[in-house]
Amino acid sequence: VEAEIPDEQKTAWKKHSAAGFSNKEDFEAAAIRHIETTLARSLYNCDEGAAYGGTALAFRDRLIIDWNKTQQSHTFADQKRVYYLSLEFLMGRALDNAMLNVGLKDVAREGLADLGFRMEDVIGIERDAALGNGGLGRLAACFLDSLASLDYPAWGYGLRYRYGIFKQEIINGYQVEVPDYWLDFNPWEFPRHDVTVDIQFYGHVRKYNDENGRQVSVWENGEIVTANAYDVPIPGYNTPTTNNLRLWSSKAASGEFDFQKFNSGEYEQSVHDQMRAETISAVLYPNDNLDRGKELRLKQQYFWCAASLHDIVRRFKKSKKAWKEFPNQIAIQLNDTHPTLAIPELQRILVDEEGLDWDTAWSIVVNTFGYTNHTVMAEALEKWSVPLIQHLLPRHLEIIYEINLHFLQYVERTFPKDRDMLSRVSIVEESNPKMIRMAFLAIVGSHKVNGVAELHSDLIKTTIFKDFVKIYGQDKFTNVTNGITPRRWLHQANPKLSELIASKLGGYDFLKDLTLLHKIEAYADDKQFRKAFQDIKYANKTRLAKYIKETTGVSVNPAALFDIQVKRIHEYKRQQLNIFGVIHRYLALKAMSPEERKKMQPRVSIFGGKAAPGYWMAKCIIHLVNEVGRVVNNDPEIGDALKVIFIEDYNVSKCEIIAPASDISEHISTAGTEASGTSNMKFVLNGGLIIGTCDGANIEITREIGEDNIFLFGNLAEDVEDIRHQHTYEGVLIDEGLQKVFDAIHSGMFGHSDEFSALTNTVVNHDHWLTSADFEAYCKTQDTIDEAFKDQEAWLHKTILAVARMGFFTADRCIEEYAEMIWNVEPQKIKQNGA
Ligand code: GL4
Repeated sequence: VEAEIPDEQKTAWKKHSAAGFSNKEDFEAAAIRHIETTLARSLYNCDEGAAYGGTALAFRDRLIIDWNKTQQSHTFADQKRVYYLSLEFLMGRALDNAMLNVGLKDVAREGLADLGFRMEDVIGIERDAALGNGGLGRLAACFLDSLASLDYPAWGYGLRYRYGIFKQEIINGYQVEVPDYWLDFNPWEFPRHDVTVDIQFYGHVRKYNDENGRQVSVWENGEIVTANAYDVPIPGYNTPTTNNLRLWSSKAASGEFDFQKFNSGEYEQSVHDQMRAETISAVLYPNDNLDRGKELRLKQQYFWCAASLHDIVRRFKKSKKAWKEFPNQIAIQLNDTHPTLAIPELQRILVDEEGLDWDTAWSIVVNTFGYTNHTVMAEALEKWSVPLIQHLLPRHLEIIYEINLHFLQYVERTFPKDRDMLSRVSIVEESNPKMIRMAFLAIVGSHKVNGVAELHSDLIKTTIFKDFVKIYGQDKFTNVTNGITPRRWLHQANPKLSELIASKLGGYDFLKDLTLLHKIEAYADDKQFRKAFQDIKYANKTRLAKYIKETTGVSVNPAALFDIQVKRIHEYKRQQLNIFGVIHRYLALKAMSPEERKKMQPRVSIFGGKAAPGYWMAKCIIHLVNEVGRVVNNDPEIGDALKVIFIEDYNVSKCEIIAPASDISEHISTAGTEASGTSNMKFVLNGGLIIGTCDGANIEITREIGEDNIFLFGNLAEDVEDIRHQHTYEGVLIDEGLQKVFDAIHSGMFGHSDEFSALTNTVVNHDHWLTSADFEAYCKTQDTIDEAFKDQEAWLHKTILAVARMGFFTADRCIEEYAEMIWNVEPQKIKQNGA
């Protein structure tokens, strides 16, 4: 409390309190000081790495000053806060983003030039913070940027994995996984050695009656692991608000060896215990849209949920408010079902530790949580075996059973005649072993459930969660269509386009209100604007071509049509449809005379993405792409007419080079499988068009930008089940063109055909993903695109209109929708000089 601090102390602090730099001189001083002292380098051995280190540390200092002000101000105002619980935060690089968000990139560029360095080289030194798999993790990162930029008091909570998503190497055309140890130099985190939480596993539950005859449960005698906090500052764009991302790291409970064991000669055992504890936060599970049910993963989930909730409850208790105020002070959003254990954990804290009665506690829990579903795919829906939870978290299992009992009693009262309903909606699946259905627990324990695009939110209400709509009514279920941050995905990735737009709109306000983009529609027919727009696209394609040349050795022509599909490799995303289409094109080109071939639209087909290490079919797809590339790119008859590229180790920072360089990008999932997709938004915002199915956010993109400005094809979600049914009973009818592709593969044209038999057989046997059913429409649409691209003026018209109409897809809009519909929180502006 301020009044209690002596005046001399205040004066000393006021005089010496750190101030952030805001001009070139001060930036240089800060960077050089860090290079000399923190990094122990000198004028004579300052390389790019040291220049990056000095720059990053100078900016970190600046961020932490704003971070302190923000946190003080939020604590003082004591308004409702949002906590975003996510097992994945795919942050990418931090320096460029920090410079742009605090508005000092030009200052730093000039300062670095004085020191003899080019900004681009320095930025390129940083490695990605890759604590996520794909869209779900990147969405969490975009949301953090928007929360801070819009001045919401919000924290992210996650795990500080020692190893993020693996690095992908392509060796002889095959994916090889290399561990991503990213923490050897990470200037963006602050270890909080004083912020620790002890987390219990295993043990047992003891029951007794207290003096009032109330039964009390104590969970005890378990194994303890300590959670250590590491804080990452999240700067908002053009605002002093700097929020916090708190990541937990696991350590053996004492933090040291077990000295008893150490001294009695059991050295190995004591080291082993320590390693066991540290294993919890060691590595991110590399699966996207797949649940593998591993015990260590469940440990990660509980460790992180328990540490985060303990932290949140501790902060709440400091305010001395009544428990019923908890949901008025705190909103917790569950990013998918991964943090669902937070629900029984909060119930346990309130009932077992704080002594609240069950119903009071439960109403606090339900009013606190919101749950976002990110997939309808059966193989991705989390289930945990009852014996495993019983062993690891005995008290939580009891609580889950009790939650289920209350819930089923309610269902039975409401639907007395529907006996089947009870087994269908039970949180406990009566299988062998019994399983806990985490999505059901998340629905029952939250006040709102949302999907991530309109089609997806409708689908969950009519399929996997249908019964819950009957039970709770429509209002519990809602939609928040995904979005992306225009700061990173336009301003940072495509500075020239951002500048062109700003020149017409009279400044950069559109970066905080993306709907302002609509004003550039007026320039869709403006010759000069078109030319400038076209030149920027060409420069971005040239930049990508240079990168491709450097990394693969293949020369591609920037004037060709760049057709890009970059995302996790998954059968439902149908990279196989794309590569079969490429082979189809190759066969057609081979059958032509040289004159005919010259008339064809030249194309570069670019792929990128990681396969989960255990996903055999996805690895086959990567191999086929690489083999097709090897053959096509070395075929002298083909030349520039077709090139096939696989970009190794696709990640956030590579996406920043790739997204601005497409003419066409592919978002071609089997209808009804891609919940939203977010790279579709990135590509269109950067002046590329889409070939896509009627799936996920493609549908809303079409509505916004107009159906003349997107290339849609393929069967609709509502027909997919019938077609699969037909396949089962009548067999698969292989499309004629696709058969020729398969014949070419079987002939050994792309290497040993055995390598790809799994890939072709699955189409022939089931065609679960409608590869054959959609093949003809796909190829025809690609032909339409070739034609359309030839008319560059018309093409530019389409792309400019599309960019102008993308305002809806900003993550800022998402955050405002969550804030209003789900969290009930207000922004809180920080004054430039504190409180
Ligand atoms: C995903 C969806 O597959 C993807 O469509 C969506 O855009 C993303 C963010 O909502 O979430 N769900 C899972 S699981 N991984 C994803 O990327």
